[in-house]
Amino acid sequence: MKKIVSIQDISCFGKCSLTVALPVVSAMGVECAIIPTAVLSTHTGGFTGYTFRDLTDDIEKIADHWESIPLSFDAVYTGYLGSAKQVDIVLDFFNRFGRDSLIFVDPAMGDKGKLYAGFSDSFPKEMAKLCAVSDVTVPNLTEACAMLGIEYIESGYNKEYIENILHKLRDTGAKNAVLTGVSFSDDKLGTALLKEGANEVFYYFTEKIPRSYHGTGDLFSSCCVGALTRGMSLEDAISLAADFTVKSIKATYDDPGYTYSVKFEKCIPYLVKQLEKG
Ligand code: PXL
Repeated sequence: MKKIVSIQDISCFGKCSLTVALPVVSAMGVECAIIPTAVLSTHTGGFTGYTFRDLTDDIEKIADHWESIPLSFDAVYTGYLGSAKQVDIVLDFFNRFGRDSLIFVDPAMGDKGKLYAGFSDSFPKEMAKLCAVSDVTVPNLTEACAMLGIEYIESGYNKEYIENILHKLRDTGAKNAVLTGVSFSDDKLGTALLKEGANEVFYYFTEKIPRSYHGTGDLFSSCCVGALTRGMSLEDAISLAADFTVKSIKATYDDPGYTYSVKFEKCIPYLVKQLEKG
C-alpha cells in the first residue's frame, strides 16, 4: 500500500487541512501519516476567538524519530503552515524524507484576493520557497498572485493572464504548476495545469456554484495527491479532484445554515467508485 505524509494543522472543528486529508487520502486506499503543525479550536475563516497551539518544536522531533525507524513515504503533502519558521523546517523535512517522493505543496494562505487571518504580507514569499522545490504545486489565484507579486484580478481576465501566472510559477522551480479557481465565464470554474516541459496549458472546467466554503482547497489537494500517489496522471488527478470537490459543494448547498465547510463525507462513495472504474 502506498503511503504519504501530510504536514499541516489540525483545526478541531470546521473541516479543513488534516481533518480533510486523513479521511480523503485513506478512503482512496493510501495510508496517510500526519505531522500536525498546530492545533486550532476551529479554522480561522468565519470564526473568532479560536485557540492556536503552536507545534513548531515538535516537527523536527517527529522527523528525528521517524529517521531512526527509518520511515519513507511515496509523497510528502504540505498545506497550511503557521509561520516562516515552519516553512524552513518543512524545507529541511523535504531534504530528509522527500528525495525519492512526490513533493506536493498546497500553499494554503488565502482566497478571494485576501490572505487568511494572521498572515503578514511577507509570508507568501516564504511559502514560495516550498513551491519552488515542489513536484506539484496547487495555489489558487489569490495565493499564486501573492507569491509572485502579480496583481490579483477577480474576474474578467483572459487566458494570457492565467498562462503567464502558470509559467511564472514554473519559472520559480516548481516542476508542475496547477492553478485553481480559474474562470473565464459566469457558469464555469476551472483548474489549469502547466506540466513539466510543456508549453500548452491543460484546462478542466466544472460547474460554478455561486457560494464558497472553507476547506474546498484542502479537499481538492487531498484528492489530487491521493490520485497521483495511486499512479494517475496529473490531468486525471486534477479532473477527479475538481469533480469530487464540486460534488461535495453540491451536497452542502441545499443546507444554507451549514457554512463552515463542505459535507464531503456524503461523496466518499462516489470517490471510491471513480477509483474502482479507473
Ligand atoms: O483551508 C485552509 C485552512 C487551513 N487551516 C486553517 C485555516 C484555513 C483556512 O482558513 O484557517 C487553520
